[in-house]
Amino acid sequence: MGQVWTKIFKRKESRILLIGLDGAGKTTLLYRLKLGEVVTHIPTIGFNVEQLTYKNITFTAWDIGARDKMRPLFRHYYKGTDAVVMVIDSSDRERLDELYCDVLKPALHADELANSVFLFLVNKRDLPNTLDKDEVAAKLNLQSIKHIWNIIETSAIQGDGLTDCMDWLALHLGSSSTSTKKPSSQAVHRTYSDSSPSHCDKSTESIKDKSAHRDYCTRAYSAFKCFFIRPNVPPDIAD
Ligand code: G3D
Ligand code: MG
Repeated sequence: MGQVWTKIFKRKESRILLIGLDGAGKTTLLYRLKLGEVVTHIPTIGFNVEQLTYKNITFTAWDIGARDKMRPLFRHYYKGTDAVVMVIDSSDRERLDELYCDVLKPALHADELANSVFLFLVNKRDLPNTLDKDEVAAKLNLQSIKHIWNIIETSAIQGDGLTDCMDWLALHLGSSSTSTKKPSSQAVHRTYSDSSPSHCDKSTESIKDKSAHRDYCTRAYSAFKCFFIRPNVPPDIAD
């Protein structure tokens, strides 16, 4: 992996952000890279952040949970990010929706990450009955992403796929700055249309439904009042 890193080191500084749901394998990946000491700290804003600095590369990782109240504060860590590495547990089919709505969608919409490249790791592929990268790409609707991106199957525990990940990162971080993106044969470059799965908007839908229902009730109640309760006006005018 040495030559790959040399390419990255040519840059003044690289910031790589590892994000994903808890248990996906971010910490394991950081340790597996064996680049240095992983430092865990809890900043004043309150969530666990792991950081690893190796020469001029800074890796920052944290877990993003469902409906995380801290999410608005994540932007603080987004700033200056060259690459987002999203770690996905391929054995956890149930939480792909959560991953899409709570991790991926907000990251894709973050202005601070507009010029970052995205690398999706389909991790834990050493386990049986896991999702492969095509299934994950389809479920996360990756075809509609405008950023430069790639998806790679990995096993952080066994080290499989990690060289490919570093090769891809080196290709995109070593030779170009994030503001001058170059699509490559490995990268897919398409327009991100917000065709989000409707389940992300469930809460909004239910709010819309409720208010529509309330409007209907208000109108129905007014009609009822008009019909049965005569306005308090003198009889000669009312008739
Ligand atoms: P996180 O930092 O994203 O929260 P961790 O995830 O790195 O703490 O990993 C969570 C659990 O998944 C750990 O198991 C870890 O060993 C396991 N894990 C991580 N990557 C892989 C992988 O590629 N394959 C397999 N089979 N397991 C993996 P424990 O048992 O310590 O909770
Ligand atoms: Mg962790």
